[in-house]
Amino acid sequence: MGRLEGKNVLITGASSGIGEACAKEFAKSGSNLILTARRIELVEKLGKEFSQKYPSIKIFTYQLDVREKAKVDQLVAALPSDLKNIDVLVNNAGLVIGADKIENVTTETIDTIIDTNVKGLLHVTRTILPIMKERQKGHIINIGSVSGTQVYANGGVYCASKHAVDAISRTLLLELVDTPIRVTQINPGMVETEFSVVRFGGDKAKADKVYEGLQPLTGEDIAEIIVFAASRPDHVNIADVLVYPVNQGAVTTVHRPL
Ligand code: NDP
Ligand code: 8X3
Repeated sequence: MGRLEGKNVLITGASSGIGEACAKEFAKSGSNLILTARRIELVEKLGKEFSQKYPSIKIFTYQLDVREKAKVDQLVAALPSDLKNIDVLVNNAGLVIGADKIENVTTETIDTIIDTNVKGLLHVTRTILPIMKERQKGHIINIGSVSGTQVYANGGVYCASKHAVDAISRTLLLELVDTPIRVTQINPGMVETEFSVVRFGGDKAKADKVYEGLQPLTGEDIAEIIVFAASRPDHVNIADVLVYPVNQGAVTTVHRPL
């Protein structure tokens, strides 16, 4: 029996990209899934697909905007009793909007990025952590970014949000050092998902330009690493991982050979 079989895994932002790929990898490993996102129709579709493919796993879908603290609170009450004991939390939901200098960024953009990437992650973590503390087991996996330790012009708010995630992950690691609860942060470089499409307001051609001339990472590449970290023996904690495509050397240093 694999180490992830029968584990209850909660994923935020499971409707696309890295979150969706994680859902697939955990389902393949026999984990039960709590799939959340704002686009409930997408997670329900995924849930149905997994139920057919892996009939032994339990799946619960829940519409969640991580910015809505009340909805985060209601999630725990809404969970079926056999899924309440969450073993793995993947804090994945996140986004960037636009590419603007700090002096030009709108209030709405600041609020959306910070409320989602930072406050949303905090709301979800604060809600789920007591369940893990009570059981003295669990694993929190935060999706940070290369932008959590580096910065680039026209990405100030996003970089600030991911620096905050880095601070939260490292703080949790300290605060949970006397428990068996693990804290992992995965920091991807360029991953081709809906990330850039969302950034550029649905402009797919502009989004495609970001990855032109190089082979970016895929959601699956990151999901495999997340599942690897989650499936280590209980005494092993992979604290921090930076993952680049082979032609990326720093957040804005890329080679485009193709
Ligand atoms: P996608 O846009 O493909 O996926 C983002 C996911 O987050 C979607 O499922 C979306 O679901 C969800 N989401 C966005 N806002 C909210 C919200 N308010 N409440 C709940 N869910 C929300 O991008 P990625 O898969 O690339 O992004 C996943 C994570 O990876 C993010 O944290 C991102 O910052 C990080 N990352 C991405 C990199 C990249 O190059 N792609 C690099 C480094 C880090 P829905 O819209 O249905 O709510
Ligand atoms: C995403 C990294 O450089 O595309 O976290 O903004 S970047």
